[in-house]
Amino acid sequence: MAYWNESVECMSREDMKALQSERLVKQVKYVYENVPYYKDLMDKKGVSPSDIKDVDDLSKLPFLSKADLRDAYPYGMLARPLSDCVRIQSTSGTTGRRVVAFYTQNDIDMWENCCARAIVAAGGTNEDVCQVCYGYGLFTGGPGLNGGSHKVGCLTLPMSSGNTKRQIQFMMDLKSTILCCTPSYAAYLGETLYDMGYTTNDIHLKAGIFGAEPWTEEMRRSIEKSLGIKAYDIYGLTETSGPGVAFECCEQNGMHINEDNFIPEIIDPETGEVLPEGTEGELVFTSITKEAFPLLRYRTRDLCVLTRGKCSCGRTLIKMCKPKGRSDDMMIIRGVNVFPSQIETVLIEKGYTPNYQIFVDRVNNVDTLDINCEVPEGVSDYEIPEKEHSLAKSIKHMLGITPKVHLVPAKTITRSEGKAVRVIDRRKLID
Ligand code: DLL
Repeated sequence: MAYWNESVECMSREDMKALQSERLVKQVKYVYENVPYYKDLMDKKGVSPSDIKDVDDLSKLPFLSKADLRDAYPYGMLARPLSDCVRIQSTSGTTGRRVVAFYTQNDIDMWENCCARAIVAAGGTNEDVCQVCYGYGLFTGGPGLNGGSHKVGCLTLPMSSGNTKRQIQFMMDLKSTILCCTPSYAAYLGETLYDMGYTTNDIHLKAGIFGAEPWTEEMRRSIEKSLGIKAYDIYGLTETSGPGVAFECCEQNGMHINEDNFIPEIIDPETGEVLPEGTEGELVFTSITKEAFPLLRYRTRDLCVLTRGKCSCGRTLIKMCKPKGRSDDMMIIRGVNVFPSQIETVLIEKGYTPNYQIFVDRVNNVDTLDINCEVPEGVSDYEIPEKEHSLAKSIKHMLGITPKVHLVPAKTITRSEGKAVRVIDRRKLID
């Protein structure tokens, strides 16, 4: 089994706890002394750095939320002078103020090492050709995986996203073996490969490292088939550095969290109470090694479950399940909680492409749910009403509410090159 940093990735629980405690105590003091915004929050809560003696004291600290980052924009969370910082990255958020994250050179190294762990866990070595088609620029996807790929010594193709036919051409000509992009873009690349008249026999890919958006197990299987690869999940967010906070190993069953750098907690999103391992709730991260932008108890809004079990890969790092989506991605339709991933599961299971759009609206005070997806190959026009009816029934079975399904002509739903936008909630546009 190959690791990027075996001594940490396979560290005993006791040693990891000791390492986390040592780093946490130092980090809390550092933040208290250098980030007046967080010092105020601690003072208001009546906590001082001397109250934090080990990881078990973590829950004494106040939370940080996206609203705090917006309040503190742009420099309010900075713990180092700007002259010590070498990079900024930013969230893809389209509404309100963006979150701007700062990095020292050590922060970049830590982040790229986390991505290197992910690449090695997906089977990457210096023999590999790693095609990075996450966006480059302010988005962390391209720069993060690019840096990890360099560290591992892969031949790195910094493609960024878009220009899909050229991606396929490079993939074939330069014999890419590892693909890094969003799962929705991976699906589009798979589709384009066939549209260009090729098959998996014409490419050399063996693995994909996909993240930045929620995706289902059904989507994983569909991508694995269309590209002839093993598809690994990777998680992260701009606020904690970017991709590489957690990554999948050969088990492909949950992502190991780089807990030597990020301590995870699961909390009840309503009350803030810390929940036991194995319970679903909101994921919270405390970064214990970051210098420029060291967020303590940052609420991600991602819903997921943490589990610590024996993993056949030998890593002892705690695992997080695939996040279902952000707590604010959840739609409440006619009183029922609905996640887009539930709809995706049914669509792919029933043989539809992973291209779909969900429209939610309110007509005469009643919520409506419309789902557009594409007619599968070989279905004739007269079969469409029956197909729509049967799909609506399967979705009702999953959600408990009946949608209106519309089968639209193949390839008419816009393909995503980055994070897919699947939900159009017109109720929110009106409010
Ligand atoms: O999406 C960082 C990233 C880049 C992760 C490339 C993985 C690969 P943000 O744009 O700040 O950063 O968005 C972070 O995306 O809070 C989750 O809601 C979602 N997300 C990220 N990875 C996953 C994943 C990047 N594997 C937000 N599964 C996070 C589900 C994910 N959701």
